[in-house]
Amino acid sequence: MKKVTYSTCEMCTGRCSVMIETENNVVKHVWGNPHVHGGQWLCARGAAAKAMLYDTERPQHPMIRDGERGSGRWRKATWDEAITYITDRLKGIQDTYGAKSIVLSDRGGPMTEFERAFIAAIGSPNYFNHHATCSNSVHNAHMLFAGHARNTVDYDYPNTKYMLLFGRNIYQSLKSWEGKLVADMQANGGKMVCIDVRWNYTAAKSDEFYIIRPGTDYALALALINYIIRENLYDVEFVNRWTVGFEELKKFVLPYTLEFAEKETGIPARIMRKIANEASDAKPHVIFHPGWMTAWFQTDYYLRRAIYTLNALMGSYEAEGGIYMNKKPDECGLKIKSLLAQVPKPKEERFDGVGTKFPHLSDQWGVAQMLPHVINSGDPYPVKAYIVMRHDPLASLPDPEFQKQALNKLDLLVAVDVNYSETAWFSDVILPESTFMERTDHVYVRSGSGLKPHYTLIKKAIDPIYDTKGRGEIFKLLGEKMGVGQYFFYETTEDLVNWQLEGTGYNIDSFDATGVLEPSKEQIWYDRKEKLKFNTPSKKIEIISSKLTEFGMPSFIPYETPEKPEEGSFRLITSKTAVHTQGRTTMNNPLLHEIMHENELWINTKEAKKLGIKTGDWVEVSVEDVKEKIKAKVVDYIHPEAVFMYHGFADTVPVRTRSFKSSTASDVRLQKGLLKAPIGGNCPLTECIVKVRPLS
Ligand SMILES: Nc1nc2c(c(=O)[nH]1)N[C@H]1C(S)=C(S)[C@@H](COP(=O)(O)OP(=O)(O)OC[C@H]3O[C@@H](n4cnc5c(=O)[nH]c(N)nc54)[C@H](O)[C@@H]3O)O[C@H]1N2
Ligand SMILES: Nc1nc2c(c(=O)[nH]1)N[C@H]1C(S)=C(S)[C@@H](COP(=O)(O)OP(=O)(O)OC[C@H]3O[C@@H](n4cnc5c(=O)[nH]c(N)nc54)[C@H](O)[C@@H]3O)O[C@H]1N2
Ligand code: SF4
Ligand SMILES: [Mo]
Repeated sequence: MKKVTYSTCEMCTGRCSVMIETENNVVKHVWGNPHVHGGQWLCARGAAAKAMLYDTERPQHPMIRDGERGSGRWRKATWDEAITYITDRLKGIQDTYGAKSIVLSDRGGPMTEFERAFIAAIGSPNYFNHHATCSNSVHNAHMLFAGHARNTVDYDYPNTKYMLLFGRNIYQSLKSWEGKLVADMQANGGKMVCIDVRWNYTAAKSDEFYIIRPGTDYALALALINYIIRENLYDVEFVNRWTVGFEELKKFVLPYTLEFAEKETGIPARIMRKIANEASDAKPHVIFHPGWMTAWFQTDYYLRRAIYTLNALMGSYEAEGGIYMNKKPDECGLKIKSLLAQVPKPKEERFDGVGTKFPHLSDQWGVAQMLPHVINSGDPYPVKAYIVMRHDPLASLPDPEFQKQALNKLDLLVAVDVNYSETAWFSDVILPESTFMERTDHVYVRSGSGLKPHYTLIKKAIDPIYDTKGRGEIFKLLGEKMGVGQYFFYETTEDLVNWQLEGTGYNIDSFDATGVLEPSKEQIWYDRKEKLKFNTPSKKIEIISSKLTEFGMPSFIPYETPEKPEEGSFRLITSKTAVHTQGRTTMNNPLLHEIMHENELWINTKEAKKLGIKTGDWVEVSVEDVKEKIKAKVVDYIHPEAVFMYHGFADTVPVRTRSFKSSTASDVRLQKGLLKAPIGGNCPLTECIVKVRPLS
């Protein structure tokens, strides 16, 4: 019988709403959900979900290591054996060292209640997630600037009149729903300006594209602020009503003229003047998009504060076409229960320095790159077990060899994954999770729909085809054996969903109509004059942050010119391709692998000529003793100081035969020594200077 199930795509963490078409327990196709975002599009990866489901090269049953770590020798286990193996060891660690010596990381986001409930229930404060290599510094900066997480605000793209992207590759590093809204903005006449160190799909689709010298965006932002203030191009009423620290800002930015920024960035002063004037003419329907990936520079925290300041100067907060605050369905009277909220939050000191060494960083996301260092040093205390859930640190954090040496000292390493990730392959136990088509998770609020907030979920379309389980069941089994079964009180996750919805008049079947529960048919906007919700101590945007002052930290720092690589050396830039997700999720997907299975090193035409390199030539890219071999792609539109490669094309797991065979250069191996935590909490991935030489 044919059936349609509404659910959420998990081929990346964009959380697009999908419609899964099935017949007799077989997935026929995955489509976008026509009822959300004016009709959801799927990207190539979403459309390749079925190929992942029926791929035999994913773990099909629990596995326990039967040789050295990483040796690839495994024995097949039953769920009971695997769960008992894990919990016996966890209990031993809990008794000897305390629960805090058990840490857990995941991919973050709103669909993480099971694992977070588990780690808190056993008494460990040590939940963290992948954001140290993603948007940690953006998040942390915005928390003390406006009292909002990076993702408790979003962008009203369709009504935007002017958007400047600071390195946000919005049409290629996709969230499909977001790409569609940006396309709507362009169709509605909104102007898009892209600032990047290299050409990409977004540059191709922008009205204007400027190449910037890597690492100099802060000079651009400070000069724009200075010019906008001097020329009275800002929203005086908004700034007076909703910000503190404007006078200090005005003084601080004085030295940063457009001419100064031109020397630093390579972008002509007349262009910056044009940007400032056009943005001001369009205000408040303006977005200075902070993006993420300049997060990988050491001083990014302060760049973020500067970019958000530009938005405050434009009065963009809670303005049509600007940055809005995500609303929650409970603000429209539809409140549901949360599993995580039932569990007391452990109060002990965290392993990663949040709250102690890093008083200004938020414990919501933690600082992942500290883990290998803490395992090695035992400071502030020993870490003995690591549960890694839908996260692949060996593929996504720098220096996998250094990480492996540290992880090898653990008493227990457990991976919960749908794939043989690099970390799963190095672990002691693999717990194979069912794919999003085969499981039901808890209800969550989709961010990015915050003007008309809605609840949705991952809902099972077919029974698991292998001996896998969903996260709700996995953490229930672990919780019960650890003696905290009271927090995992549901029989099935479908029951849990019904418990969450108790008293609302809805139940799990209510998602069958459109896939979402949307309590308000109208968009919700806060009153910009009186009711903006900035969760800072002053309840305003803190250009001078009272918290930073309290921690003895400045609210601005002077701009410093980034290091210029010497002749034959370049700054290594990495990012995403439209057809793959991050490091390993889709590299071995039979369909996506066919479309793209190889990486190349983009190098500027003039620099390539100096080194005698042509497109297609093999080159060596190196950092100290790490030497990677890759084919060159000579391009005009990349800054001469930079070389670029797509992330994630170096598979070391032999059972993923397709991507293993076609494996090319590894960016994370080249990012040697970069497991550091600068001020914003992000790994400084872009502080990577590589040597390039031709091989023939
Ligand atoms: N050099 C370099 N490093 C980078 C980046 C880069 O561009 N260059 N990008 C960075 C960014 S922005 C990020 S967000 C991180 C991401 O880093 P990660 O979070 O580690 O990467 P993902 O590929 O999203 O997913 C991690 C794991 O989740 C698994 N997975 C997928 N679906 C499911 C599921 O349904 N259940 C379970 N249990 N597991 C699942 C995948 O198989 C994969 O092993 O990488 C960062 N690292
Ligand atoms: N297809 C696909 N889509 C994805 C993902 C995926 O893996 N695949 N991952 C998702 C995730 S987790 C994330 S975080 C987002 C990331 O989305 P984005 O934030 O757009 O991240 P990236 O594509 O890594 O980097 C954006 C751009 O920053 C540029 N850049 C590097 N250095 C500088 C600099 O100094 N200045 C400026 N101005 N630009 C610079 C890079 O050239 C790159 O084009 O994408 C999401 N969407
Ligand atoms: S962007 Fe693509 S892979 Fe990511 S959730 Fe949306 S459809 Fe799925
Ligand atoms: Mo990310």
